[in-house]
Amino acid sequence: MHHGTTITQFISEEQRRVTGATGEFTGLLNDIVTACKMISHQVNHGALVGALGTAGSENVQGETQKKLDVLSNELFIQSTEWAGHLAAMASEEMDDIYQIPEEYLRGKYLLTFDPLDGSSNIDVNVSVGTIFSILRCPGGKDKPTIRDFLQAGTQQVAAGYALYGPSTMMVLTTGSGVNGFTLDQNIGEFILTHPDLKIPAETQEFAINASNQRFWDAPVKRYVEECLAGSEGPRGKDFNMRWIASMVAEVHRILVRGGVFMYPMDEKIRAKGQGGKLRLLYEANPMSFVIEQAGGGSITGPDRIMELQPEGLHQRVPVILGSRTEVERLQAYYREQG
Ligand code: AHM
Ligand code: MG
Repeated sequence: MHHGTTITQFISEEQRRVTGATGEFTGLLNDIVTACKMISHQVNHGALVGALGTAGSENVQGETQKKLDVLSNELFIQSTEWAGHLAAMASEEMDDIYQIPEEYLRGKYLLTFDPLDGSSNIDVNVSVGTIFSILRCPGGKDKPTIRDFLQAGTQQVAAGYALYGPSTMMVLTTGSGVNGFTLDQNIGEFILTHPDLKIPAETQEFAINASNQRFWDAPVKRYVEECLAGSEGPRGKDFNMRWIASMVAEVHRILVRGGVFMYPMDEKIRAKGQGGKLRLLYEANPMSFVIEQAGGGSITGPDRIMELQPEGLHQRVPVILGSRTEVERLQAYYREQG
């Protein structure tokens, strides 16, 4: 591989190394790339194309949908449904699973996605992203059901995200490392710019929404207190803090320069009867796959996220991910408390 490799070339070359590959997977990834380019275009043009503001609807979780949430969801479906690679799909923005219409062929894969994550950032022109995950459809392609989607994260065939930031990037894993591509707007292609991303094991940076501090679980309180105590505290070094409120941007920062991201369980979330803030199938599992493939860790607190047996399509879980030694420390704090 040399600099200047397009994502299409890269995916095809990876596929050639897999014996028995039919090209279906490559085709699906290429369609996802197209969807992300289209979303990137809309996000970039923002108010110029009337894309900002709310859509006047709510998603299944009772959250107000932005126009760009709805549009991105439609673009993702349109780009991926027609080619015969998918049996069905599921999205954060749709109540039920999406069956491939009769007029198209069906394929052996399932796709789950969050079409535009961090959408509270759209109207203020801060980075947002798309997250996706590909699974095999265990029940055959004819009548996929919700149960087919309820697979542990360890079963993912591929996962990744597109980040709509100062430049648009695509970060991808198919289970052999993580690679990052930057969209060259002039030629409309993603070019390999960040081969084999690896998260530094040690870090001095953490990310958490500190407005929830009084609700956090004890292990998270302890961890953050120790970070804040800096060089005078038990960690013996000063920490830096970031919170973008855009998981894609947060994960990307961690991939590039290390750090730990936490959206832990807290009393406020428990009171709502929810299992966490972030969704297992659309956010936590794909991001965990990327993070682990880059040498990092990803846990709920006591447990590895990718080993969870999903119980519902829109299930939410606590998420702690990033540099391995920090994630292990947090896990140890959780396990100590029992
Ligand atoms: P969304 O999918 O509705 O955009 O919510 C997910 C986002 C994450 O990107 C981010 O980490 C988190 O919500 C921010 O939450 P908060 O506003 O509580 O800080
Ligand atoms: Mg989201």
